[in-house]
Amino acid sequence: MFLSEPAREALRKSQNIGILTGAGISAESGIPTFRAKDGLWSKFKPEELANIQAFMRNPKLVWEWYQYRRNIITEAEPNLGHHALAQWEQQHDNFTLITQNVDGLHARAGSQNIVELHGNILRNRCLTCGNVSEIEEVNFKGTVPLCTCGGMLRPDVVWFGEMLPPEALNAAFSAAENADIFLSVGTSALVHPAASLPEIAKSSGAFLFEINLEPTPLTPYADAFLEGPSGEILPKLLTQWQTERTK
Ligand code: BV8
Ligand code: ZN
Repeated sequence: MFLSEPAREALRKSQNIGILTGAGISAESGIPTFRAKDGLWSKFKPEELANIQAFMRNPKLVWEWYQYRRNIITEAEPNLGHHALAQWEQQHDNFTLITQNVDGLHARAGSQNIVELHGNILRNRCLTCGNVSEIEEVNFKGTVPLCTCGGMLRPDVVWFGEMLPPEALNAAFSAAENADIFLSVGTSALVHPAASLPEIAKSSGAFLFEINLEPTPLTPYADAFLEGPSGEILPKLLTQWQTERTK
């Protein structure tokens, strides 16, 4: 894979590595991205379903969407991109993986130090008592699942208009501020505050790689734009990093 000399030098000298992933890294695992053109749910925009108002108005519809996505996710396997990041973390101390994804695939690939900015679709949270449960603990009969306290359950994810978990957001900001290389992988870089992380890294002096199928609003700021599928590019980038480290 071609890398410019500054990109190779950044890999060689990297100390603190920060990564932000989006739905694109899970696309090769068969999980539809948010802005995919096809699919049953493409007639809905995520902002129309992933918000508390839509849920309170029609909890059954929103649960159907999450159950549909959960079924795809439980069938899916991590792909070579997830595995490359898990291996990279094994080989380097200061490595922080920040994900917008709620599919849990990074953990299934073996990543340890994961910052989940938007929660996890495989957990439920009670609107009344706040109790968090795993999906196995709740039996769905196509209705809206209830907590043992009688309260209504929701997926334990961050919806539009909701605050991100403060500890996750703080960890993400500090990883971006301290990174000397930062990778934005498989995200359209549209949703804030996650989309501000690559810019924070860059303005704090990091060399910014973007790995994406197509250009995004971030691309003009990237020091290296590696266009293509993350499942192919990330393993090559890891190999390049290993090679540069031996120089
Ligand atoms: C908040 C969890 C406020 C749920 C998600 C106007 C301007 C700026 C901001 C706003 C605004 N109006 C409103 C806002 C705020 C809003 C926002 O940013 N809206 C956007 C749409 C403009 N943000 C929020 O509401 C956030 N909260 O701001 O709270 C606040 C503050 C204080 C106090 C109270 C409240 C909350 C945002 C979190 C929403 N939750 N997910 C769920 O999943 O169901 S968002 C969801 O979409 C994802 O988590 C992800 O973050 C987001 C974007 O998706 P991507 O991951 O980027 O995926 P996408 O499909 O878009 O792109 C995939 C990319 O991959 C593509 O570019 C594609 O080309 C590429 N690709 C595809 N295949 C591959 C590939 N690349 C590589 N390899 C491949 N194989
Ligand atoms: Zn409860």
